[in-house]
Amino acid sequence: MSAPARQIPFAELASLLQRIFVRHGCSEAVAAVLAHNCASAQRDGAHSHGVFRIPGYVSTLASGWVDGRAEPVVRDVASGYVSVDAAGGFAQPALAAARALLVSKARSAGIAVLAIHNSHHFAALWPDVEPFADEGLVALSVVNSMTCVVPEGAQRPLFGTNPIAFAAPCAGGAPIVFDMATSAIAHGDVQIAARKGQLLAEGMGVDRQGRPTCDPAAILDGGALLPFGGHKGSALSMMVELLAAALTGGNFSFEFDWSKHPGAKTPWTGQLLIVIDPRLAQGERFAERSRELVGQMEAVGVTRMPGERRFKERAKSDREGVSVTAEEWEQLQSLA
Ligand code: NDP
Ligand code: PYC
Repeated sequence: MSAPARQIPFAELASLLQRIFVRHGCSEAVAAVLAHNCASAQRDGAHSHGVFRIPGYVSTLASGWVDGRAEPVVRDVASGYVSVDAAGGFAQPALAAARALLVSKARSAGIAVLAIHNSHHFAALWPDVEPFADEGLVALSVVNSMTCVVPEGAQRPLFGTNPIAFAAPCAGGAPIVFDMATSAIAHGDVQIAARKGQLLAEGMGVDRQGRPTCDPAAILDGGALLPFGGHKGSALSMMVELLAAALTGGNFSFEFDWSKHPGAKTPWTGQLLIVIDPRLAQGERFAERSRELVGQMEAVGVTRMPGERRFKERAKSDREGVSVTAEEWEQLQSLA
């Protein structure tokens, strides 16, 4: 029988993760951002991008593939356009460096774009958009990852798992947030299923011969994923490649070669954020209309909004501590 899970106060977990990031090659500033991001995912029960990812971060830093000490370079391109060169580092510190400028542009022009390139994103995407909604803004973000998804009608993988995240304020409650891979399943969840020896649902992946499979190990061993919803998910994934890479100056998911960096895990691509200030034209009406929409959805039988599971997990973690398995805790201690 495995040892019971531990419940760790959020601040303690974030501080432990920060020590790990520093120990394995990040500057204090980068470590603080990544630790908060990863601890938040664990707190919210977003396990495919919580502490499960720490060994991957450590191996990718050790491989020299990503620069944990990179200093992003922010460029004020136009009244509604900010660009950041993440300098071969992580995308989240690049967003942090440009955030104030982005928000001030969105507040004055009504809309602003942040284009990040030369960046690595190894995390959930909702932490990048949700804080904007907490400030009354609407935010949309896309990031491309690494070739592992077969476009609709194709014989070989080309796209990444390419998530789309959206956040909007909602009067009298938590913001509306969704964050979804455009593949039928996130790569992280395939890895988790493989570790647990669980089969996947049908229609998520193919083996190395291109035959449909529910075996996560076969997908990871030379196989590939499928887009969600056939041609529709495939089109959205293509859009993510265009917005996150072509528009930002980053790599497409198929353009980087990490083969000379054994242990490299982080996609070296780009990320786009679009931030809108609904108050300029609508005042508080947008948030009220969001509430109205949620009310109507509930009235027709919706019992679970996207983001709601995470918010419930967050409330539980705030009360009881963030849950980490005994094995994960031991691993974190040894990495720190
Ligand atoms: P899920 O399919 O688990 O969830 C997608 C969205 O749908 C979430 O907002 C979720 O809300 C919501 N949702 C799930 N079930 C329901 C339901 N029954 N009713 C209503 N809403 C529901 O996520 P994915 O597997 O697609 O992605 C997992 C994570 O992987 C994401 O955070 C994504 O950003 C990340 N990822 C990161 C990549 C990268 O390159 N950095 C690449 C690919 C994925 P809730 O959160 O409350 O469960
Ligand atoms: O889960 O698909 C994924 C993923 C790719 C990069 C980071 N997470």
